Amino acid sequence: MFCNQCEETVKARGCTQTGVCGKTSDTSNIQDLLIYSTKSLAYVLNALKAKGEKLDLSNYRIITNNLFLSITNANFDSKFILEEVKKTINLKDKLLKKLENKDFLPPYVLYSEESEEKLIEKSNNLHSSNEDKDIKSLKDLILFGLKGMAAYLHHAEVLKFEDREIYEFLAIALCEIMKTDLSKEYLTNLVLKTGTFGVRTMALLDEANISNYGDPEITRVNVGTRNNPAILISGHDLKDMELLLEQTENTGVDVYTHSEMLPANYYPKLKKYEHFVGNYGGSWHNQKDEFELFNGPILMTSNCIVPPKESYKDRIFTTGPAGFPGCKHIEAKDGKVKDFSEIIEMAKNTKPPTEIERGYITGGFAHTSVVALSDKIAEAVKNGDIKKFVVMAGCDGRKNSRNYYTEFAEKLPQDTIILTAGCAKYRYNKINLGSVAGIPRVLDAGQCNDSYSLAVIALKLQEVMGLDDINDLPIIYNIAWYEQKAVIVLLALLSIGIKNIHLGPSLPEFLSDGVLNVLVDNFGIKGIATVEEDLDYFFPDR
Ligand code: SF4
Ligand code: SF3
Repeated sequence: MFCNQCEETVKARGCTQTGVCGKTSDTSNIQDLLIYSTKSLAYVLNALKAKGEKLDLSNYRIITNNLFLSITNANFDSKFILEEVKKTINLKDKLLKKLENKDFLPPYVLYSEESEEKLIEKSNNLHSSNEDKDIKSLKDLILFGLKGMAAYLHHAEVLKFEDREIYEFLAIALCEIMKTDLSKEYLTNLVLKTGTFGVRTMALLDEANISNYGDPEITRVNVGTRNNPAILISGHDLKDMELLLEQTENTGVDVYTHSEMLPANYYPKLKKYEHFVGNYGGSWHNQKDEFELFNGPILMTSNCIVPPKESYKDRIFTTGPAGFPGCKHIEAKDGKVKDFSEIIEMAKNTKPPTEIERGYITGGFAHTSVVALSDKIAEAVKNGDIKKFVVMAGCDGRKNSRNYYTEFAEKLPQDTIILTAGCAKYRYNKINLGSVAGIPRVLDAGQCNDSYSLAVIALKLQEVMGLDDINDLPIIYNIAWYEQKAVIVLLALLSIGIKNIHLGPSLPEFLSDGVLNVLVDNFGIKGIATVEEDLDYFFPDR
Protein backbone atom coordinates (compact mmCIF):
# COMPACT_ATOMS: atom_id res chain seq x y z
CA MET A 1 0.00 0.00 0.00
CA PHE A 2 0.93 3.61 -0.31
CA CYS A 3 -1.29 6.33 1.09
CA ASN A 4 -0.32 9.88 1.93
CA GLN A 5 -3.67 11.62 1.70
CA CYS A 6 -4.19 12.79 5.27
CA GLU A 7 -2.41 14.74 7.95
CA GLU A 8 -1.69 11.63 10.01
CA THR A 9 0.36 9.94 7.32
CA VAL A 10 3.71 8.53 8.29
CA LYS A 11 6.11 11.40 7.76
CA ALA A 12 7.91 11.61 4.41
CA ARG A 13 7.07 8.02 3.48
CA GLY A 14 3.29 7.86 3.56
CA CYS A 15 1.55 4.88 5.17
CA THR A 16 3.06 1.76 3.61
CA GLN A 17 2.33 -1.11 6.02
CA THR A 18 -0.98 -0.17 7.54
CA GLY A 19 -2.71 3.19 7.93
CA VAL A 20 -2.30 5.28 11.04
CA CYS A 21 -6.09 5.64 10.61
CA GLY A 22 -6.47 1.85 10.91
CA LYS A 23 -6.89 1.19 7.19
CA THR A 24 -5.37 -2.14 6.20
CA SER A 25 -3.04 -2.55 3.29
CA ASP A 26 -5.70 -4.58 1.42
CA THR A 27 -8.33 -1.89 1.82
CA SER A 28 -5.92 0.80 0.76
CA ASN A 29 -4.95 -1.11 -2.39
CA ILE A 30 -8.55 -1.80 -3.32
CA GLN A 31 -9.39 1.86 -2.83
CA ASP A 32 -6.57 2.65 -5.26
CA LEU A 33 -8.05 0.19 -7.75
CA LEU A 34 -11.41 1.88 -7.28
CA ILE A 35 -9.87 5.24 -8.18
CA TYR A 36 -8.05 3.64 -11.14
CA SER A 37 -11.27 2.14 -12.52
CA THR A 38 -13.15 5.37 -11.79
CA LYS A 39 -10.65 7.20 -13.96
CA SER A 40 -11.31 4.73 -16.77
CA LEU A 41 -15.05 5.34 -16.45
CA ALA A 42 -14.41 9.08 -16.44
CA TYR A 43 -12.34 8.74 -19.62
CA VAL A 44 -15.14 6.98 -21.46
CA LEU A 45 -17.71 9.51 -20.25
CA ASN A 46 -15.48 12.35 -21.47
CA ALA A 47 -15.03 10.65 -24.85
CA LEU A 48 -18.78 10.08 -25.26
CA LYS A 49 -19.50 13.66 -24.25
CA ALA A 50 -16.98 14.87 -26.85
CA LYS A 51 -18.95 12.84 -29.42
CA GLY A 52 -22.03 14.84 -28.45
CA GLU A 53 -23.77 12.23 -26.28
CA LYS A 54 -25.97 13.61 -23.55
CA LEU A 55 -25.08 11.30 -20.70
CA ASP A 56 -27.39 10.45 -17.88
CA LEU A 57 -26.18 11.99 -14.62
CA SER A 58 -26.38 8.60 -12.91
CA ASN A 59 -23.10 7.74 -14.69
CA TYR A 60 -21.37 10.61 -12.94
CA ARG A 61 -22.88 9.70 -9.58
CA ILE A 62 -20.74 6.55 -9.65
CA ILE A 63 -17.68 8.78 -9.85
CA THR A 64 -18.65 10.90 -6.84
CA ASN A 65 -19.60 7.82 -4.87
CA ASN A 66 -16.27 6.11 -5.60
CA LEU A 67 -14.14 9.11 -4.74
CA PHE A 68 -16.08 9.61 -1.52
CA LEU A 69 -15.57 5.94 -0.55
CA SER A 70 -11.83 6.44 -0.63
CA ILE A 71 -11.53 9.49 1.61
CA THR A 72 -9.92 9.15 4.99
CA ASN A 73 -11.97 7.32 7.62
CA ALA A 74 -15.04 6.76 5.44
CA ASN A 75 -14.92 3.14 4.35
CA PHE A 76 -12.74 0.31 5.66
CA ASP A 77 -14.70 -2.53 4.05
CA SER A 78 -12.58 -4.14 1.31
CA LYS A 79 -15.37 -6.47 0.14
CA PHE A 80 -17.81 -3.61 -0.25
CA ILE A 81 -15.24 -1.53 -2.13
CA LEU A 82 -14.36 -4.46 -4.40
CA GLU A 83 -18.03 -4.71 -5.41
CA GLU A 84 -17.94 -1.03 -6.35
CA VAL A 85 -14.81 -1.69 -8.45
CA LYS A 86 -16.67 -4.42 -10.34
CA LYS A 87 -19.72 -2.22 -10.88
CA THR A 88 -17.52 0.58 -12.17
CA ILE A 89 -15.62 -1.65 -14.60
CA ASN A 90 -18.86 -3.19 -15.86
CA LEU A 91 -20.40 0.21 -16.51
CA LYS A 92 -17.23 1.43 -18.20
CA ASP A 93 -17.12 -1.69 -20.42
CA LYS A 94 -20.77 -1.20 -21.36
CA LEU A 95 -20.22 2.43 -22.30
CA LEU A 96 -16.94 1.65 -24.03
CA LYS A 97 -18.89 -0.32 -26.66
CA LYS A 98 -20.31 2.99 -27.86
CA LEU A 99 -16.84 4.20 -28.87
CA GLU A 100 -16.00 3.06 -32.39
CA ASN A 101 -12.27 3.71 -32.43
CA LYS A 102 -10.49 2.09 -29.52
CA ASP A 103 -7.02 2.00 -31.06
CA PHE A 104 -5.48 4.86 -29.14
CA LEU A 105 -7.08 4.38 -25.77
CA PRO A 106 -4.68 4.38 -22.82
CA PRO A 107 -4.20 1.01 -21.07
CA TYR A 108 -6.08 2.09 -17.93
CA VAL A 109 -9.21 2.60 -20.01
CA LEU A 110 -8.94 -0.86 -21.52
CA TYR A 111 -8.24 -2.61 -18.22
CA SER A 112 -11.05 -5.02 -17.49
CA GLU A 113 -11.30 -7.98 -15.17
CA GLU A 114 -13.94 -10.02 -13.48
CA SER A 115 -12.08 -12.45 -11.27
CA GLU A 116 -11.57 -11.22 -7.73
CA GLU A 117 -8.11 -12.77 -7.52
CA LYS A 118 -6.94 -10.87 -10.58
CA LEU A 119 -8.49 -7.64 -9.34
CA ILE A 120 -6.72 -8.01 -6.02
CA GLU A 121 -3.47 -8.81 -7.79
CA LYS A 122 -3.87 -5.68 -9.87
CA SER A 123 -4.67 -3.62 -6.78
CA ASN A 124 -1.33 -4.66 -5.28
CA ASN A 125 0.60 -3.36 -8.25
CA LEU A 126 -0.60 0.16 -8.83
CA HIS A 127 2.27 2.09 -7.29
CA SER A 128 5.19 2.22 -9.62
CA SER A 129 5.25 5.89 -10.50
CA ASN A 130 8.67 7.40 -11.18
CA GLU A 131 7.22 10.81 -11.82
CA ASP A 132 8.95 14.05 -11.06
CA LYS A 133 8.26 14.95 -7.42
CA ASP A 134 6.55 18.26 -8.17
CA ILE A 135 4.34 16.74 -10.86
CA LYS A 136 3.33 13.91 -8.52
CA SER A 137 2.65 16.43 -5.76
CA LEU A 138 0.44 18.63 -7.96
CA LYS A 139 -1.48 15.57 -9.12
CA ASP A 140 -1.98 14.48 -5.51
CA LEU A 141 -3.20 17.94 -4.60
CA ILE A 142 -5.73 17.80 -7.44
CA LEU A 143 -6.87 14.23 -6.66
CA PHE A 144 -7.30 14.90 -2.94
CA GLY A 145 -9.19 18.12 -3.73
CA LEU A 146 -11.44 16.17 -6.11
CA LYS A 147 -12.13 13.60 -3.38
CA GLY A 148 -13.24 16.36 -1.01
CA MET A 149 -15.33 17.92 -3.74
CA ALA A 150 -16.96 14.56 -4.51
CA ALA A 151 -17.97 14.18 -0.88
CA TYR A 152 -19.79 17.52 -0.94
CA LEU A 153 -21.30 16.76 -4.35
CA HIS A 154 -22.67 13.50 -3.00
CA HIS A 155 -24.42 15.25 -0.10
CA ALA A 156 -25.97 17.74 -2.55
CA GLU A 157 -26.90 14.90 -4.91
CA VAL A 158 -28.95 13.02 -2.29
CA LEU A 159 -30.91 16.23 -1.79
CA LYS A 160 -31.55 16.29 -5.55
CA PHE A 161 -29.24 19.20 -6.27
CA GLU A 162 -26.88 18.49 -9.15
CA ASP A 163 -24.79 20.47 -11.59
CA ARG A 164 -23.72 18.78 -14.81
CA GLU A 165 -20.76 21.09 -15.30
CA ILE A 166 -19.29 20.15 -11.93
CA TYR A 167 -19.64 16.46 -12.75
CA GLU A 168 -18.03 17.02 -16.13
CA PHE A 169 -15.14 18.93 -14.60
CA LEU A 170 -14.60 16.15 -12.09
CA ALA A 171 -14.45 13.55 -14.86
CA ILE A 172 -12.07 15.64 -16.98
CA ALA A 173 -9.74 16.50 -14.10
CA LEU A 174 -9.53 12.84 -13.07
CA CYS A 175 -8.29 11.91 -16.53
CA GLU A 176 -5.96 14.87 -16.87
CA ILE A 177 -3.97 13.63 -13.90
CA MET A 178 -3.41 10.29 -15.69
CA LYS A 179 -1.46 12.07 -18.44
CA THR A 180 2.31 11.96 -18.29
CA ASP A 181 3.17 14.94 -20.48
CA LEU A 182 1.71 17.84 -18.52
CA SER A 183 3.73 20.82 -17.38
CA LYS A 184 3.86 22.11 -13.81
CA GLU A 185 2.23 25.35 -14.97
CA TYR A 186 -0.68 23.47 -16.49
CA LEU A 187 -1.17 21.39 -13.36
CA THR A 188 -0.92 24.46 -11.12
CA ASN A 189 -3.73 26.03 -13.12
CA LEU A 190 -5.73 22.83 -12.77
CA VAL A 191 -5.23 23.02 -9.00
CA LEU A 192 -6.81 26.48 -9.01
CA LYS A 193 -9.59 25.39 -11.32
CA THR A 194 -10.31 22.56 -8.89
CA GLY A 195 -10.65 25.24 -6.20
CA THR A 196 -13.05 27.24 -8.38
CA PHE A 197 -15.24 24.18 -8.83
CA GLY A 198 -14.86 23.54 -5.11
CA VAL A 199 -16.52 26.90 -4.41
CA ARG A 200 -19.26 26.04 -6.86
CA THR A 201 -19.80 22.66 -5.21
CA MET A 202 -19.98 24.12 -1.72
CA ALA A 203 -22.43 26.75 -2.98
CA LEU A 204 -24.55 23.95 -4.46
CA LEU A 205 -24.56 22.04 -1.19
CA ASP A 206 -25.36 25.22 0.73
CA GLU A 207 -28.34 25.79 -1.54
CA ALA A 208 -29.41 22.15 -1.19
CA ASN A 209 -29.24 22.28 2.61
CA ILE A 210 -31.04 25.60 2.91
CA SER A 211 -33.76 24.70 0.39
CA ASN A 212 -34.49 21.48 2.22
CA TYR A 213 -34.01 22.44 5.85
CA GLY A 214 -34.27 26.24 6.01
CA ASP A 215 -31.61 28.82 6.84
CA PRO A 216 -29.45 27.80 9.81
CA GLU A 217 -30.52 29.77 12.87
CA ILE A 218 -28.47 30.91 15.84
CA THR A 219 -29.15 28.04 18.24
CA ARG A 220 -28.22 26.96 21.75
CA VAL A 221 -27.52 23.23 21.50
CA ASN A 222 -28.01 21.05 24.56
CA VAL A 223 -25.02 18.83 25.31
CA GLY A 224 -26.63 17.01 28.24
CA THR A 225 -28.82 13.92 28.03
CA ARG A 226 -32.37 12.75 28.81
CA ASN A 227 -33.51 9.52 30.31
CA ASN A 228 -34.71 7.78 27.12
CA PRO A 229 -33.03 5.23 24.91
CA ALA A 230 -31.37 6.98 22.01
CA ILE A 231 -29.58 6.84 18.67
CA LEU A 232 -26.40 8.78 17.95
CA ILE A 233 -25.84 9.99 14.39
CA SER A 234 -22.50 11.17 13.02
CA GLY A 235 -20.95 12.18 9.71
CA HIS A 236 -22.16 14.88 7.35
CA ASP A 237 -25.31 13.66 5.61
CA LEU A 238 -28.34 15.80 6.49
CA LYS A 239 -30.71 13.67 4.41
CA ASP A 240 -29.92 10.68 6.63
CA MET A 241 -30.48 12.91 9.64
CA GLU A 242 -33.89 13.93 8.34
CA LEU A 243 -34.92 10.32 7.65
CA LEU A 244 -33.76 9.20 11.07
CA LEU A 245 -35.72 11.98 12.79
CA GLU A 246 -38.85 11.16 10.81
CA GLN A 247 -38.60 7.45 11.51
CA THR A 248 -37.88 7.84 15.25
CA GLU A 249 -40.76 10.26 15.87
CA ASN A 250 -43.19 8.92 18.49
CA THR A 251 -41.14 5.77 19.07
CA GLY A 252 -39.80 6.80 22.49
CA VAL A 253 -36.28 6.88 21.04
CA ASP A 254 -34.29 10.13 21.23
CA VAL A 255 -31.73 11.31 18.69
CA TYR A 256 -28.39 13.02 19.37
CA THR A 257 -25.72 14.26 16.97
CA HIS A 258 -22.01 13.54 17.23
CA SER A 259 -19.01 15.38 15.73
CA GLU A 260 -19.74 16.86 12.28
CA MET A 261 -23.49 16.22 12.59
CA LEU A 262 -23.72 18.91 15.31
CA PRO A 263 -24.78 21.62 12.80
CA ALA A 264 -27.98 19.65 12.07
CA ASN A 265 -29.17 21.27 15.31
CA TYR A 266 -29.14 24.68 13.59
CA TYR A 267 -31.62 23.90 10.77
CA PRO A 268 -35.26 24.81 11.50
CA LYS A 269 -36.73 21.81 9.72
CA LEU A 270 -34.51 19.42 11.68
CA LYS A 271 -34.44 21.05 15.10
CA LYS A 272 -38.25 21.18 15.25
CA TYR A 273 -38.40 17.53 16.38
CA GLU A 274 -39.01 17.25 20.11
CA HIS A 275 -37.04 14.02 20.37
CA PHE A 276 -33.96 15.62 18.76
CA VAL A 277 -32.23 16.29 22.06
CA GLY A 278 -28.92 17.87 21.08
CA ASN A 279 -25.29 16.90 20.67
CA TYR A 280 -23.44 14.17 22.54
CA GLY A 281 -19.67 14.35 22.99
CA GLY A 282 -17.07 16.00 20.86
CA SER A 283 -14.97 15.45 17.83
CA TRP A 284 -14.69 12.22 15.80
CA HIS A 285 -11.49 10.96 17.42
CA ASN A 286 -13.17 10.76 20.84
CA GLN A 287 -15.52 8.07 19.64
CA LYS A 288 -13.89 5.13 21.41
CA ASP A 289 -14.80 6.59 24.79
CA GLU A 290 -17.98 8.38 23.84
CA PHE A 291 -19.59 5.61 21.79
CA GLU A 292 -18.97 3.23 24.66
CA LEU A 293 -20.79 5.54 27.07
CA PHE A 294 -23.61 6.40 24.71
CA ASN A 295 -25.11 2.92 25.22
CA GLY A 296 -27.42 3.08 22.19
CA PRO A 297 -26.83 2.39 18.49
CA ILE A 298 -24.76 4.75 16.35
CA LEU A 299 -25.32 5.60 12.71
CA MET A 300 -22.27 6.71 10.71
CA THR A 301 -23.30 8.58 7.55
CA SER A 302 -19.81 9.45 6.28
CA ASN A 303 -16.33 9.98 7.70
CA CYS A 304 -14.81 9.91 10.26
CA ILE A 305 -14.99 6.34 11.54
CA VAL A 306 -12.44 5.18 14.11
CA PRO A 307 -12.10 1.38 13.92
CA PRO A 308 -14.59 0.41 16.66
CA LYS A 309 -13.87 -1.50 19.84
CA GLU A 310 -15.49 -4.94 20.06
CA SER A 311 -17.47 -3.73 23.08
CA TYR A 312 -19.71 -1.50 20.95
CA LYS A 313 -19.03 -2.66 17.39
CA ASP A 314 -22.42 -4.40 17.16
CA ARG A 315 -24.08 -1.05 17.84
CA ILE A 316 -22.43 0.66 14.85
CA PHE A 317 -24.41 0.99 11.63
CA THR A 318 -23.11 2.58 8.45
CA THR A 319 -24.82 4.07 5.44
CA GLY A 320 -23.93 5.86 2.19
CA PRO A 321 -20.16 5.99 1.65
CA ALA A 322 -19.39 4.84 5.18
CA GLY A 323 -18.51 1.22 5.85
CA PHE A 324 -16.69 -1.01 8.28
CA PRO A 325 -16.37 -4.80 8.04
CA GLY A 326 -18.69 -6.50 10.50
CA CYS A 327 -20.92 -3.42 10.95
CA LYS A 328 -24.38 -3.49 9.40
CA HIS A 329 -24.64 -1.28 6.29
CA ILE A 330 -28.03 0.22 5.47
CA GLU A 331 -28.95 1.30 1.96
CA ALA A 332 -32.19 2.31 0.24
CA LYS A 333 -33.82 -0.64 -1.52
CA ASP A 334 -36.38 -1.01 -4.29
CA GLY A 335 -36.61 2.74 -4.90
CA LYS A 336 -37.75 3.36 -1.31
CA VAL A 337 -36.10 5.63 1.25
CA LYS A 338 -33.57 4.14 3.66
CA ASP A 339 -35.20 2.13 6.39
CA PHE A 340 -33.61 2.65 9.80
CA SER A 341 -36.13 0.47 11.69
CA GLU A 342 -33.49 -2.08 12.68
CA ILE A 343 -31.50 0.66 14.44
CA ILE A 344 -34.65 1.98 16.11
CA GLU A 345 -35.62 -1.49 17.36
CA MET A 346 -32.12 -1.99 18.76
CA ALA A 347 -32.28 1.41 20.47
CA LYS A 348 -35.50 0.50 22.28
CA ASN A 349 -33.65 -2.22 24.16
CA THR A 350 -30.64 -0.16 25.18
CA LYS A 351 -29.95 2.00 28.22
CA PRO A 352 -30.24 5.80 27.92
CA PRO A 353 -26.93 7.55 27.24
CA THR A 354 -24.59 8.10 30.19
CA GLU A 355 -24.40 11.83 30.73
CA ILE A 356 -20.85 13.08 30.17
CA GLU A 357 -21.44 16.83 30.38
CA ARG A 358 -24.17 19.41 30.79
CA GLY A 359 -24.81 22.78 29.27
CA TYR A 360 -25.12 24.34 25.86
CA ILE A 361 -22.99 25.31 22.89
CA THR A 362 -24.11 28.00 20.51
CA GLY A 363 -23.87 27.82 16.73
CA GLY A 364 -25.76 28.51 13.53
CA PHE A 365 -23.76 31.53 12.38
CA ALA A 366 -23.96 30.65 8.73
CA HIS A 367 -23.98 33.40 6.11
CA THR A 368 -27.63 34.44 6.49
CA SER A 369 -27.36 35.02 10.24
CA VAL A 370 -24.02 36.78 9.99
CA VAL A 371 -24.82 38.84 6.91
CA ALA A 372 -27.90 40.08 8.80
CA LEU A 373 -25.43 41.38 11.41
CA SER A 374 -22.97 42.76 8.83
CA ASP A 375 -23.78 46.46 9.44
CA LYS A 376 -23.38 45.97 13.18
CA ILE A 377 -20.12 44.11 12.62
CA ALA A 378 -18.78 46.72 10.17
CA GLU A 379 -19.62 49.44 12.71
CA ALA A 380 -17.83 47.55 15.50
CA VAL A 381 -14.78 47.17 13.24
CA LYS A 382 -14.82 50.89 12.34
CA ASN A 383 -15.03 52.06 15.93
CA GLY A 384 -12.30 49.62 16.99
CA ASP A 385 -14.39 47.30 19.19
CA ILE A 386 -13.53 44.38 16.90
CA LYS A 387 -9.91 44.40 15.73
CA LYS A 388 -9.71 41.14 13.85
CA PHE A 389 -11.57 38.04 12.73
CA VAL A 390 -9.74 34.76 12.88
CA VAL A 391 -10.92 31.96 10.62
CA MET A 392 -10.14 28.74 12.48
CA ALA A 393 -12.08 26.33 10.28
CA GLY A 394 -11.21 22.82 9.10
CA CYS A 395 -10.68 19.45 10.68
CA ASP A 396 -9.82 18.11 14.08
CA GLY A 397 -7.51 15.14 14.58
CA ARG A 398 -5.95 12.91 17.19
CA LYS A 399 -2.54 14.51 17.53
CA ASN A 400 -1.69 16.26 20.78
CA SER A 401 -0.12 19.02 18.73
CA ARG A 402 -3.68 20.16 18.04
CA ASN A 403 -3.84 21.53 21.57
CA TYR A 404 -2.23 24.48 19.79
CA TYR A 405 -5.70 25.47 18.58
CA THR A 406 -7.22 25.43 22.06
CA GLU A 407 -4.42 27.55 23.42
CA PHE A 408 -4.43 29.87 20.42
CA ALA A 409 -8.20 30.46 20.81
CA GLU A 410 -7.83 31.08 24.54
CA LYS A 411 -4.97 33.52 24.15
CA LEU A 412 -6.39 35.55 21.28
CA PRO A 413 -6.91 39.21 22.19
CA GLN A 414 -10.43 39.91 23.52
CA ASP A 415 -11.27 42.15 20.57
CA THR A 416 -11.07 39.27 18.09
CA ILE A 417 -13.83 37.00 16.80
CA ILE A 418 -13.29 33.41 15.70
CA LEU A 419 -15.13 32.28 12.56
CA THR A 420 -15.28 28.52 12.36
CA ALA A 421 -16.72 25.54 10.46
CA GLY A 422 -15.87 21.84 10.48
CA CYS A 423 -14.84 19.66 13.39
CA ALA A 424 -11.80 21.86 14.14
CA LYS A 425 -14.12 23.85 16.42
CA TYR A 426 -14.21 21.11 19.06
CA ARG A 427 -10.78 22.29 20.19
CA TYR A 428 -12.38 25.43 21.70
CA ASN A 429 -16.17 25.48 21.26
CA LYS A 430 -16.90 24.43 24.84
CA ILE A 431 -14.71 27.12 26.39
CA ASN A 432 -16.50 30.32 27.32
CA LEU A 433 -14.68 32.96 25.30
CA GLY A 434 -17.36 35.59 25.94
CA SER A 435 -18.53 38.22 23.47
CA VAL A 436 -17.38 41.47 21.94
CA ALA A 437 -19.67 44.35 20.90
CA GLY A 438 -22.62 42.08 21.71
CA ILE A 439 -21.38 39.38 19.31
CA PRO A 440 -20.18 35.97 20.61
CA ARG A 441 -16.45 35.47 20.10
CA VAL A 442 -16.90 32.07 18.43
CA LEU A 443 -19.19 32.06 15.41
CA ASP A 444 -19.77 28.51 14.18
CA ALA A 445 -21.09 28.41 10.63
CA GLY A 446 -21.54 24.63 10.57
CA GLN A 447 -19.88 21.66 8.89
CA CYS A 448 -16.59 21.87 7.00
CA ASN A 449 -18.52 22.50 3.76
CA ASP A 450 -20.01 25.55 5.46
CA SER A 451 -16.59 27.14 5.11
CA TYR A 452 -18.44 28.42 2.07
CA SER A 453 -20.42 30.57 4.50
CA LEU A 454 -17.17 32.05 5.78
CA ALA A 455 -16.24 33.05 2.23
CA VAL A 456 -19.69 34.62 1.70
CA ILE A 457 -19.32 36.50 4.99
CA ALA A 458 -15.86 37.77 3.97
CA LEU A 459 -17.17 38.94 0.59
CA LYS A 460 -20.12 40.69 2.28
CA LEU A 461 -17.83 42.44 4.78
CA GLN A 462 -15.58 43.52 1.92
CA GLU A 463 -18.64 45.08 0.26
CA VAL A 464 -20.04 46.71 3.42
CA MET A 465 -16.61 48.12 4.31
CA GLY A 466 -15.99 49.31 0.75
CA LEU A 467 -12.67 47.50 0.29
CA ASP A 468 -11.14 46.73 -3.12
CA ASP A 469 -9.24 43.64 -2.06
CA ILE A 470 -10.59 40.79 0.07
CA ASN A 471 -7.13 40.58 1.65
CA ASP A 472 -7.55 44.10 3.08
CA LEU A 473 -10.19 42.79 5.49
CA PRO A 474 -9.04 42.40 9.09
CA ILE A 475 -9.26 38.60 8.74
CA ILE A 476 -6.56 36.09 9.67
CA TYR A 477 -6.77 32.53 8.36
CA ASN A 478 -5.40 29.86 10.67
CA ILE A 479 -6.86 26.63 9.32
CA ALA A 480 -6.49 23.09 10.60
CA TRP A 481 -6.52 20.26 8.11
CA TYR A 482 -6.75 16.51 8.42
CA GLU A 483 -8.46 14.93 5.44
CA GLN A 484 -9.35 15.67 1.83
CA LYS A 485 -12.37 17.89 2.50
CA ALA A 486 -10.01 20.39 4.08
CA VAL A 487 -7.95 20.19 0.88
CA ILE A 488 -10.89 21.32 -1.25
CA VAL A 489 -11.75 24.01 1.31
CA LEU A 490 -8.16 25.28 1.07
CA LEU A 491 -8.19 25.25 -2.74
CA ALA A 492 -11.57 27.00 -2.73
CA LEU A 493 -10.22 29.80 -0.52
CA LEU A 494 -7.14 30.16 -2.75
CA SER A 495 -9.33 30.33 -5.84
CA ILE A 496 -11.26 33.33 -4.50
CA GLY A 497 -7.98 35.14 -3.95
CA ILE A 498 -7.47 34.69 -0.22
CA LYS A 499 -3.81 34.91 0.72
CA ASN A 500 -1.59 34.27 3.74
CA ILE A 501 -3.44 31.21 5.00
CA HIS A 502 -1.70 29.45 7.88
CA LEU A 503 -2.16 25.70 7.74
CA GLY A 504 -1.52 23.24 10.56
CA PRO A 505 -0.84 21.37 12.65
CA SER A 506 1.64 20.29 9.96
CA LEU A 507 1.86 21.03 6.28
CA PRO A 508 0.74 18.21 3.95
CA GLU A 509 3.45 15.62 3.36
CA PHE A 510 2.25 15.28 -0.22
CA LEU A 511 3.41 18.82 -1.01
CA SER A 512 6.88 18.65 -2.54
CA ASP A 513 9.35 21.42 -1.78
CA GLY A 514 8.80 22.82 -5.26
CA VAL A 515 5.00 22.93 -4.93
CA LEU A 516 5.25 24.35 -1.45
CA ASN A 517 7.45 27.12 -2.80
CA VAL A 518 4.83 27.96 -5.41
CA LEU A 519 2.16 28.12 -2.70
CA VAL A 520 4.38 30.27 -0.49
CA ASP A 521 5.42 32.64 -3.27
CA ASN A 522 2.01 33.11 -4.86
CA PHE A 523 -0.36 32.69 -1.95
CA GLY A 524 1.69 33.29 1.18
CA ILE A 525 0.78 29.86 2.60
CA LYS A 526 2.57 29.15 5.87
CA GLY A 527 2.67 26.46 8.51
CA ILE A 528 2.10 27.22 12.16
CA ALA A 529 4.76 27.87 14.80
CA THR A 530 4.20 28.01 18.57
CA VAL A 531 1.13 29.80 19.91
CA GLU A 532 3.23 32.66 21.28
CA GLU A 533 5.21 33.07 18.06
CA ASP A 534 2.04 33.06 15.97
CA LEU A 535 0.26 35.51 18.25
CA ASP A 536 3.28 37.83 18.00
CA TYR A 537 3.20 37.46 14.24
CA PHE A 538 -0.53 38.14 13.88
CA PHE A 539 -0.78 40.77 16.62
CA PRO A 540 2.54 42.62 16.75
CA ASP A 541 1.02 45.27 19.05
CA ARG A 542 -0.59 42.94 21.55
FE1 SF4 B 1 -2.33 6.88 6.31
FE2 SF4 B 1 -4.10 8.90 6.27
FE3 SF4 B 1 -3.95 7.20 4.24
FE4 SF4 B 1 -4.97 6.44 6.62
S1 SF4 B 1 -5.82 7.98 5.16
S2 SF4 B 1 -3.57 5.27 5.33
S3 SF4 B 1 -3.59 7.57 8.00
S4 SF4 B 1 -2.37 8.63 4.89
FE1 SF3 C 1 -13.89 16.35 10.59
FE2 SF3 C 1 -13.44 13.90 9.75
FE3 SF3 C 1 -12.47 16.74 8.47
FE4 SF3 C 1 -15.97 17.71 7.91
S1 SF3 C 1 -15.23 14.61 10.66
S2 SF3 C 1 -14.16 17.97 9.01
S3 SF3 C 1 -11.96 15.40 10.00
